Amino acid sequence: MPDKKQDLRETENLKQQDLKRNKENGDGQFMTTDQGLKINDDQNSLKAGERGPSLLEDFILREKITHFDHERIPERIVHARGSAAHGYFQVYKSMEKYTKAGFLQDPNIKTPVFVRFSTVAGFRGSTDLARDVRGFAVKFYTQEGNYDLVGNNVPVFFIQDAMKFPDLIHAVKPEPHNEIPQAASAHDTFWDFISLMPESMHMIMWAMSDRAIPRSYRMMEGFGVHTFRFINRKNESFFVKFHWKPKLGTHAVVWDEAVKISGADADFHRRDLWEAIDSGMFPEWELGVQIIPEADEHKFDFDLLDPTKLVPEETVPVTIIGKMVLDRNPDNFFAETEQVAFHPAHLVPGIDLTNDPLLQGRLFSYTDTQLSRLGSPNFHEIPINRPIAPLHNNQRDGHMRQEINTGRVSYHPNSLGGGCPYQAKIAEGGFHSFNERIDAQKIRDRSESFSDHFSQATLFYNSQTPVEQNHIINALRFELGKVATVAIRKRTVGLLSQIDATLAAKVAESLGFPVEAPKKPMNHGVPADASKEKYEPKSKKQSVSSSPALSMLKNKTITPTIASRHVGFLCTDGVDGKSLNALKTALEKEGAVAKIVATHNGSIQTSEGRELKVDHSFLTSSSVLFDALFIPAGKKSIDALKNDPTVFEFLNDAYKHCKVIGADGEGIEILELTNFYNLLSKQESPNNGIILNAKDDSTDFSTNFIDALGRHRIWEREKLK
Ligand code: HDE
Repeated sequence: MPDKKQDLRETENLKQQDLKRNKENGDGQFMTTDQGLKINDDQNSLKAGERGPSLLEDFILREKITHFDHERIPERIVHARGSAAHGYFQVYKSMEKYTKAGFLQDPNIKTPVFVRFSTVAGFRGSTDLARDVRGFAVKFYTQEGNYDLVGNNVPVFFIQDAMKFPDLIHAVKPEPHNEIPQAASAHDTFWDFISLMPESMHMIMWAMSDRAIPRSYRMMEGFGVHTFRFINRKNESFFVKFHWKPKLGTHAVVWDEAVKISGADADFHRRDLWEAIDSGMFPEWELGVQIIPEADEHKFDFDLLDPTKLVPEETVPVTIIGKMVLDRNPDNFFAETEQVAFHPAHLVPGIDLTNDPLLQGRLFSYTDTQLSRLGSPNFHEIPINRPIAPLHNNQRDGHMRQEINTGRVSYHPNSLGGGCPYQAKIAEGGFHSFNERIDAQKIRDRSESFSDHFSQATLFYNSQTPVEQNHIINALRFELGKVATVAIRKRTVGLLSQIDATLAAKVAESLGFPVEAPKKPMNHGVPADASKEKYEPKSKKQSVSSSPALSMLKNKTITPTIASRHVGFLCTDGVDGKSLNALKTALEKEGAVAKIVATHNGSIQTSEGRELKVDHSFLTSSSVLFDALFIPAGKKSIDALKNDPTVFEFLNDAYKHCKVIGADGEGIEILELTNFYNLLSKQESPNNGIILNAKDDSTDFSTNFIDALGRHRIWEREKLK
């Protein structure tokens, strides 16, 4: 049978062809040892007699156990929990005016990519739904070598200088004495550090917002965070900020839902990405750039080199320049997702670095960490890391070297090898760092242009809708509520008061104390001999006071879609097949997925006597795993559901999480037994997201249901509370 996904994917890209030479499959093959010796008995070890001790001679047993003993490698120190996929990137039109990067020139070229999404703080086995920033790392296998854009789903960072990264991570990771809590920032050490480092406040606003609990990896924005450089053929430089915009829009779940998803399916994001690609619903992002001419470097209210600042889209618009499609799941998690090694210094000609002190530190860290994680300077030879561009140099040997370099010469210059491999001129594609002029004294310090720690935190907060602001307030109430040391809570609230007085007051109210003005000095990340005053936060008037692009709910650049959304159909034997099929067909036409959730597994019989396959039983599923719920008609089915308390748990959760709930015919009787329905006006209204088909008009009903689902969540419900 032809592979449908293969057709959708068109052809194998160059990276897939490259990976093929390492792929192995035992189908129809004999089992062998690692040396190729055919194995006759994989069940029993070699013994001195049937009941005797095992023999050291058993090289087959030893090989198998030894390999097993060494199967694990250290997990990433940060971003340990992740999931990845293959795909391609295509530029819409040549970017030659700004950059000579080869993969950004020709719209006909599809550059293979491998993308890994991750959480930051949790261990490899932690839940996907932790409140955390998400990593968004893209490896482009270009004709000029690998280019890595190693970004996050948040455009700023907690700290300004790489020197503080180990402190930040030590503070957020589980506390060292008892290794608690896993994958959570809601504990004393994290907030202790944060409350002493006001530069973290902007990022804290993002981390406490719903951006930190995405609905899916496919519905996240991505950002390069630092300011980078584009360099064109004329050697002109432009500052550039990178943005990934998801085609499905940017969406989140709510906190209560996140907590429950962690129990119901800790692999929720991993599974979602896998299943979407597996079913041919390939996730897509557009790449956007904010381009800033070199001459404008100092025209902003902040320093372009400060990674705790973003460039508002209202100041410099985002130009969309291309798209990325993820169309293939990895074959082997360890070989690909675990062993992939990203690095912000994997660059191509036409893209360069800036002096952002956080970025500068990263340039050291990423190679260093691979040496301990992957164990050898030859990590670039691991198939997933190997470039598709030709690779020749005089680097040699080391653990697990794969390349067999022939010839006598491993140095340059040489005459014995004819001078090869030879250096490339710039015109031949040789990489050439931008000749930035630097006249400076060697100094261990921080620029005063980095000292405005609150203005953009305020900008972010002010740009949110009231619902989003409420979620931030509640997240802070929760996180600080989990902090045992009252002084840390108070100090943090003091910093919050510098962002927004009402925000601070609402958080303080829940913690049970009044807001106190922050004690000076606020900043404790100060060198021993420095003037404390110099390091104190200073605010600078911002030219933008609100930026809709920073709000997930205000940002309307993406047409609402229900593609790939999962709707749970709650029913059992006796369900009205017509009622079920009408909405199922309408949803599938829009690319959504209908899943039958029934009282039991296997199949159910419709009232017309047809068999329907059950996708989940109430036991194996949960309301939080769906974007919306529907109760189809059918008296027998409804009578059975009325007696099942789990049905009401499903509905109450869906209501609480502001999801669309639909009911057809007798299905409405179930809603009538719920509290929330009785507290509502009992009227169908797209505004409350309860969509009823009382008048037997399935076309109207389907349209209303789909429209409401397209709004993602019915936030009006939070106001109704
Ligand atoms: Fe990373 N970071 N990071 N980081 N980072 C790593 O590299 C580091 C930072 C990011 O899916 C590590 O290979 C330092 C910012 C992602 O494999 C390590 C500093 C941003 C990933 C490391 C930062 C990131 C990493 C751990 C401050 C957003 C996962 C494993 C100076 C722009 C990549 C590894 C993947 C991974 C160091 C700050 C993004 C230890 C020292 C800012 C997406 O090298």
